[in-house]
Amino acid sequence: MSAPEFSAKLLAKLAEAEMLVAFTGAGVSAESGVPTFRGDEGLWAKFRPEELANVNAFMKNPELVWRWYADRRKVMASIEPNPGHRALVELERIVPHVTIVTQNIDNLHRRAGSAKVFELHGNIERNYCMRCGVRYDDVDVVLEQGIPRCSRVDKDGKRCPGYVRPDVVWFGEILPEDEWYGAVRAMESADVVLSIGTSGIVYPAASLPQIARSHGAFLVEINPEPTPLTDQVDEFLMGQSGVFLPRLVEKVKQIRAHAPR
Ligand code: BV8
Repeated sequence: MSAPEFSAKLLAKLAEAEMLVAFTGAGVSAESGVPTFRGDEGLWAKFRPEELANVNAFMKNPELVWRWYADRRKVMASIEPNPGHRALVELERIVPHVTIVTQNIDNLHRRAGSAKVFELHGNIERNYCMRCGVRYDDVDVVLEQGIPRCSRVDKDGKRCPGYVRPDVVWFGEILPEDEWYGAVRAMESADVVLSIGTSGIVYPAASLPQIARSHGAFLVEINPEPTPLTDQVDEFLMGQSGVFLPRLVEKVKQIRAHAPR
């Protein structure tokens, strides 16, 4: 008889969990068709993310960096949340408190219907002026007309000379305070944390599962391959999130439906 797909311990933890956090990286969106950062089909494989996702690269070559984001926006606008995203939404119907803490900027958790999402690294659908901070969230960047510039005019009629940039966290930049502290609080009170589709390389995000563990959370990792986190988790489910998550949620739904009230 083949070994059960999910351990009795994992199912018991999920059956009684009140507070669950899903900590996600690019891997949770891979099955939607969003290239991961470090896979061999990784974004613009000839560049390392750190080379493009940083303010110096933007100031040196705003066209190149904006083209990278415009291309990624096009991909993200053309795809849908996958069964992994939707299983996490389903989980909200059976576990009292579910929080998504994502490193992704693709907006797919919100589009799938997740209610509580902390976006540690921003959101590619939002923009702001680097100089005055005015938001340009719905601006449709048309690079043919040059790099988007701020259109704010001050009381003396002077136009703000700032560049408009994507509202994402670049390397070397601090994470948005509300998102970071919201994520830390969620991790500190989690019964179960699912670390899904992240290589666990980028800090401070990668420190979150350890914060949860040190506060007693049961730590589960879902990834087709081991990561630096793997030997510290309670359960490692080796495989794709779009395959594992729907099956895991289905199982937990059955258990919780038959649990004595
Ligand atoms: C900070 C937004 C400091 C932009 C991203 C030197 C100088 C400065 C900083 C540093 C430094 N050295 C180290 C640092 C810290 C740095 C860092 O961690 N660097 C790394 C590279 C070592 N961090 C920072 O700079 C952070 N800021 O430290 O500020 C500071 C402090 C005080 C005051 C001022 C400054 C900011 C980091 C945020 C960077 N922005 N994204 C954009 O997207 O364009 S990071 C980007 O890569 C993503 O957001 C994500 O977080 C990150 C990692 O990617 P993953 O999501 O893990 O994806 P990856 O491809 O790596 O892995 C995918 C995984 O999925 C794989 O494991 C794969 O096996 C798996 N998978 C594949 N398919 C599936 C799957 N899993 C499940 N199912 C599948 N189907």
